[in-house]
Amino acid sequence: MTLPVESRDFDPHTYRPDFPILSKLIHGDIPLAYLDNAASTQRPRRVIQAMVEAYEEHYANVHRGIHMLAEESTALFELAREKVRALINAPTVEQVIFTQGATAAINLVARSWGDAHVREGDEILVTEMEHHANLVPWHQLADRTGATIRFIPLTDDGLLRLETLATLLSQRTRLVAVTAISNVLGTVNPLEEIISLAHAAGAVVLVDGAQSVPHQPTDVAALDADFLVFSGHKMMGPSGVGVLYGKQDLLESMPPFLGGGSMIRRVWIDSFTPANLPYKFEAGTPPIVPAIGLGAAIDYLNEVGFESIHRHERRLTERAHAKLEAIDGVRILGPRPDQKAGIISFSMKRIHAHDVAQRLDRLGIAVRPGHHCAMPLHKRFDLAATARASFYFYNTLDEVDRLGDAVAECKQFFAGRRRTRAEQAPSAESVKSESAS
Ligand code: C6P
Repeated sequence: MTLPVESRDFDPHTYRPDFPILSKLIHGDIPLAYLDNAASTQRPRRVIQAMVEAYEEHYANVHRGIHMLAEESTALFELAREKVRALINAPTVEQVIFTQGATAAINLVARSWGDAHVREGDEILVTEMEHHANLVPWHQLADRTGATIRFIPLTDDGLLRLETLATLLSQRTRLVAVTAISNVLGTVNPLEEIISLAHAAGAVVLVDGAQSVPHQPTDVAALDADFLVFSGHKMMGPSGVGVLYGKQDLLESMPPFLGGGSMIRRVWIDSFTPANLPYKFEAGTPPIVPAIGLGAAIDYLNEVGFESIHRHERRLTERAHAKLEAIDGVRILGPRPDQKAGIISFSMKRIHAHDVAQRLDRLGIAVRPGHHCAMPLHKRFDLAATARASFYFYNTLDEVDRLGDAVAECKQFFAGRRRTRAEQAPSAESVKSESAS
């Protein structure tokens, strides 16, 4: 018997029964193909169950009470921190700070480290492919301090023009903020090279791992990143929890960002002393059960194996490229599959991305339209919006084939119509959904 390609060393069907939502029929009787994983993934029963169990059996506030539930809850919460530490190979658990998500983690660094270290005349170096979460906090920091934002430009293939880095970096560069993987182009950036050049220039590096940590092995120690951020909901955890990793000396030198309970050692009526790491940066009641859910998601992902996840998603990406490239009028953004992760953004001649996504939805396929919170990137490619398919390990080659067929059908569907949204003034609906992203 010849096995389907995806069964040779990895079969997503092994895992799909764990995700009840993936077998949902939508619009009546159409099987769902969930290809919107860069926005948020689905979660398996085991993760949902870990959270139900935490609420039903072990729930209390953490680091406060000494009753049994408080101790159980605290132990589970701190166990989740250890799971995150091991996942990214951080030297100590003190360097793992739970935040509300990647956005909150970047804002923490911008406010705490940024306000303490960045001055007028300094430079912050970003890339043209950053998500707004890794741009706007630096704009705000520049507004507060008088620093300047500079950026690494892109090639037409959606790769960083690394040859510009040597001239962009200078003694004025305080920080390089770079995404590991673009949420639009799927480009996998050469972090080692960027980090070593940035360090040689005396700059600190923040890596936005929102699209990389869920999909490939991560080792902050080997990478020598100064900060790394990511979100739980993009790796099968719940929304409302994310992580900031930082080097110990940097975190020690940073003042607390939010003030309140938990982040203090002593408080007097007119002053306070901060707590030790990581609590110094975890003011108020933390995302207790979301962190426990993230811990369960990490256990599950470790069982699937990050190498296998990466290989399978590459296979899906290659197939999707081949399918979409065969359709006349489809333009795929970003590099070739061997330089990208499982994210494919594309535009279609004379058909607005919102129309594409709406038509695909009617055919059971969930993709995201819009600028994907990366407006400067879309401007670089002279587009207002793209449709984006993004994969996770539970997606199948069959779903990718359905995507290809649906995009071809979409072309036919709109060919018969005189005016599509791409040729009209944008509708109120599309403006609303684009500005929300
Ligand atoms: N990108 C997308 O559809 P939060 O929202 O804080 O969990 O993550 C923000 C974020 C930061 N960096 C990158 C590279 C991201 O992709 C995201 C989230 C989602 O592309 C939602 S806009």
